[in-house]
Amino acid sequence: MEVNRYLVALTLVVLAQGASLGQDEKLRYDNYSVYKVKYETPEQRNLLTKFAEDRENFRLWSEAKNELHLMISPGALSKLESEIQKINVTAEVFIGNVQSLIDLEEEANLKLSSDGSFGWKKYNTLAEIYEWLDGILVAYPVITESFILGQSYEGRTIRGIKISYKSNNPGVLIESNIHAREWITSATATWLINEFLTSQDEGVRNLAENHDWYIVPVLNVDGFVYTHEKDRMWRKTRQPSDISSCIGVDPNRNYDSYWMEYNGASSNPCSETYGGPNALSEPEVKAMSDYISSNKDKFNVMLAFHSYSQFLLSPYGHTSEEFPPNYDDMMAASKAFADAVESLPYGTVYEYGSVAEMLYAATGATNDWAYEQGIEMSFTIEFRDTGRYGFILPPVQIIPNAEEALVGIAALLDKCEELGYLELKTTQ
Ligand code: 0X9
Ligand code: ZN
Ligand code: ZN
Repeated sequence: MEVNRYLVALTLVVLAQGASLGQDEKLRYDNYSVYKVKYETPEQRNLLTKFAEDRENFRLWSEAKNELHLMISPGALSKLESEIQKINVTAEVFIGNVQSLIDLEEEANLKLSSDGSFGWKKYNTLAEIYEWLDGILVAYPVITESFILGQSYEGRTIRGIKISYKSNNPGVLIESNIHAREWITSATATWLINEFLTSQDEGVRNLAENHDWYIVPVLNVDGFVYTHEKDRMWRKTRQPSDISSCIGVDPNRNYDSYWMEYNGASSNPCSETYGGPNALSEPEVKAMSDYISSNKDKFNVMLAFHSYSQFLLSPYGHTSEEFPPNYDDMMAASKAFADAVESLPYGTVYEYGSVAEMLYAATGATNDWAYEQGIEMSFTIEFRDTGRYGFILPPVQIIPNAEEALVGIAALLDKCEELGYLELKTTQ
């Protein structure tokens, strides 16, 4: 009886996946679960990440120190169980059925998209975001300015918006949605743009008007469209590989900063953290990298929006043996962010530290590249949550998350100013 039901479920999953190869079918994750696996040694981590590179059955969702979040196909549960015993680690399930979360999210999106309206009670598509951006640029022609980073592999335009109320402001660069499935990042970035232009709150007005904002709401445009149309759980870019049938590179391992050094990325094209055939192989990353280096004097602070984990992460990504010269200042700014978020009634807690000490060695990331370009306050922000919903954060949490980002960033920038990081680098 048990076995039969198991086989039926397995057949359905296989069929659903087969169907997903069709033109307009989405990949389904019926009965896919997500496990939190706790380990102790680097050897155990290596074995687990190797094991998870079997893309048929596993996907790496997230990592923290001594902890790995793995999505597993229903057919591979016994495989995982024996591997867990073999490697001698512990595991607990925290999402029982990924598809049920995707269904809920899609329902909310469909309900609100039917009238074609943009908003923050649902997640918007790239087309909706760009259309909204066009409206903003028309409505605020003096304060806003459009900029184009370049074209993606599939030929989409990567757009940004500059918001500037006056000259001689310090600059803040925000990169968002470099990882395709991290939808809360572009939702938050667009909400911030809207607040900076429309809020009547005095604190927000100060924040908006006393900084120049350079915001790229969706960097990985191809991957983002792919998450809306085909595979909600896609992370990487969409450029095919010359050496594998696996598609895409982890764009946050593709910058020319310790690229592929220190075991900070994978050389396996099927891995979620594949660094690419060479640094800057991804046109989206090349575009952002060039934009940062050719405008570096305009930026005092760089923020890379990610999810999930509720972490504020600083350089270095490559080693935890060594710390950047202004590490203490970055920690002070991080503490300001975390304290401000905690002072809100939501009870959300952020942890902070360098990438390599908080997570694992990760090289080729945007904020490390920005730091090397002389933007001495460069952070990765991992938004909500800590795993209850992971990447599929319910739309009702978009505004609360964005409010946290707003007060957190305001406090972080206040601290940066106090510590002398908001001085103009050149006359603009
Ligand atoms: O691994 C990543 O790229 C980021 N985490 S995520 O779960 N969103 O994928 C963290 C990146 C921070 N790394 C460096 N700045 N080196
Ligand atoms: Zn990310
Ligand atoms: Zn993360």
